Amino acid sequence: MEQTWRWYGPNDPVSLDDVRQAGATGVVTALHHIANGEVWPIDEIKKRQALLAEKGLVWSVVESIPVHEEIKTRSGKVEQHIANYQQSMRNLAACGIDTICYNFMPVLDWTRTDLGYLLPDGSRALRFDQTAFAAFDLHILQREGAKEQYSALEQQQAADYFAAMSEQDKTTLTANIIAGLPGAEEGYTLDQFRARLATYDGIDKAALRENMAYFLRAIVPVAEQHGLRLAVHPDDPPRPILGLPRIVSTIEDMQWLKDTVDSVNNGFTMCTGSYGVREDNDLVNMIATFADRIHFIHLRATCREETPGSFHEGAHLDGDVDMVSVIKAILTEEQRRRHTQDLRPIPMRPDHGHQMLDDLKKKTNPGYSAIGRLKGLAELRGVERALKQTLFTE
Ligand code: CS2
Ligand code: MN
Repeated sequence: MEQTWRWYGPNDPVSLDDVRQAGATGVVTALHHIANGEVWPIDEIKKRQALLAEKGLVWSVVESIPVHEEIKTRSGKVEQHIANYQQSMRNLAACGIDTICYNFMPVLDWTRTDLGYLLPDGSRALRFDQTAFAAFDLHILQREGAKEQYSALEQQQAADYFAAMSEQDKTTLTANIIAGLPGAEEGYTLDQFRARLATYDGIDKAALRENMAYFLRAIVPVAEQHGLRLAVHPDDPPRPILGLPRIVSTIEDMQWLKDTVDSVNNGFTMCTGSYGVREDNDLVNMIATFADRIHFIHLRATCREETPGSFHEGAHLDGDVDMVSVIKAILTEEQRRRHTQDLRPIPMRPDHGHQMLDDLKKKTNPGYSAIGRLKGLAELRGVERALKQTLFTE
């Protein structure tokens, strides 16, 4: 695996010198300063590459070129947004960057209710608490039709949870959910959020799939022409939320994506933490089934909690994800590629990390502090080394 590190650009509190010391050789980044839907100009891409090159690093993967909401709802200036997306792809290809991660989650990107969940050892993790989330949906957002989507027990628990919240708690929970986590690109106020949700009226799973198919039919040919690997990131959490459909959550969804535009360039980001939240997702089987289309890997482990739907992020090797088997499946695919003369390792990054040690005193990007990811990368690298020495000696 190629060891990479997500870097949010010059404003990231983690420096490129830090990235180098973490042992990563590749960087995963995006031009976050360019508005959603605009073309990424070649000179801006080159500027970012030059920053990385100064430190001996390369821009391995783009995460992400955001998909404009009007593409997901196929409305407004959808044609213009798609044309711009295609142009950004061509510009990246012209600069020698060939792997692009993106997602197709309506309105929200990844979602958590708690950004500083205290673990027994004093470090902090990200958490999705289904009860807190239902309290937000039912009592803060007061979404129409929300009630039907929760069981009687969930409604009761949410009401009790809400009754015990301070005003500050409500503000914090709301911000955690709708203000936009790092990389989400969009943040909303409550009113903006309600208006945005309304744009999905009448868009169910089938309609969202239609819209995604339309987008894929436009961009996959460009990817093919320029040798670009598209890698869709799964939904996080991998299920519909707030009445919005989600369509990249299961192996059936992956199969649908493959069947819809059958091209190796139409590939996947295997984010073990996102897919791994569902007990019915067999990650090793997913990797084995779509092996030649896994173009990018996010490694982290989540821990399902007692309350259905709730989870928090565990240490990279200590959660519901069988990380050793996952890495073995990836190395098996890399070996298969080597036999076809494709010698390039698959880019991997440690996804999210615990906030720990010195980082507890610092302002960090939730999930993207240095030390927790450094620890994660070190552990993952150890697993890879051990597997390679014992199983993959050629
Ligand atoms: C998140 C997202 O789980 C994750 O990796 O940090 O920012 C994710 O990278 C994007 O949704 C991908 O488009
Ligand atoms: Mn991920």
